[in-house]
Amino acid sequence: MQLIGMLDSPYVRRVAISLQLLGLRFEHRSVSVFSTFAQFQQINPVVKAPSLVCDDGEVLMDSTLILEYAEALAAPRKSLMPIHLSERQHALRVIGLALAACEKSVQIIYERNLRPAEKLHEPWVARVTGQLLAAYGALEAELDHKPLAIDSGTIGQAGVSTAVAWHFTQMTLPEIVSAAGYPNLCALSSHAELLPEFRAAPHGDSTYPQAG
Ligand SMILES: N[C@@H](CCC(=O)N[C@@H](CS)C(=O)NCC(=O)O)C(=O)O
Repeated sequence: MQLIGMLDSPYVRRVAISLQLLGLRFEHRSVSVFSTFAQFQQINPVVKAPSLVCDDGEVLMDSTLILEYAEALAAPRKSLMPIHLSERQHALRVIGLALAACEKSVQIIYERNLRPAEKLHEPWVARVTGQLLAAYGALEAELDHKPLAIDSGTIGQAGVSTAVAWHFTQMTLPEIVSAAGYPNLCALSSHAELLPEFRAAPHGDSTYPQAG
């Protein structure tokens, strides 16, 4: 199968890291939804990153749906989701917060980069910034209350998504979400970024090297 999209997208990156942790082989194509729009369109006319081209050619999109498919492929051998209901409920809350943080970060980046400066709508940016800070405030509190496992053998989807979201926001909007206020997230991120699965799929424009 082929994972389409650039690793500067937190959605693409969480899938690339999760596929490795689930022991699933994939080819990565670092195609941009902006600079190579037409090429992306040939693969998926909707131009959403990530897209996953399955082995039979069917194309999936949306990181959460792709991960649901990946979990089914890896079952019953491996999973990044807890089995027990109370733990799964908590993982889903944390993942939801991490995805909201990604979404709000991306909205601010698009507002800054895609909209002409004179058309920038400040009340919207202020609203989204408040939502972004609320998501990271809640994530920081969740980590205080219940730390997440961060080793290759024990990390789950909540840990992957939180670490990827935080690193993405720190790479793109550090002046909005000041690292100093989030010691738990900083510690989790620096630990996670050292894992081989994170290092093989670093934030940016590189291509994940498929194992031989
Ligand atoms: N909910 C989606 C969000 C994906 C998303 O918004 N991806 C961005 C790249 S970071 C994208 O495809 N942008 C191009 C567009 O929406 O036109 C997911 O989890 O995959």
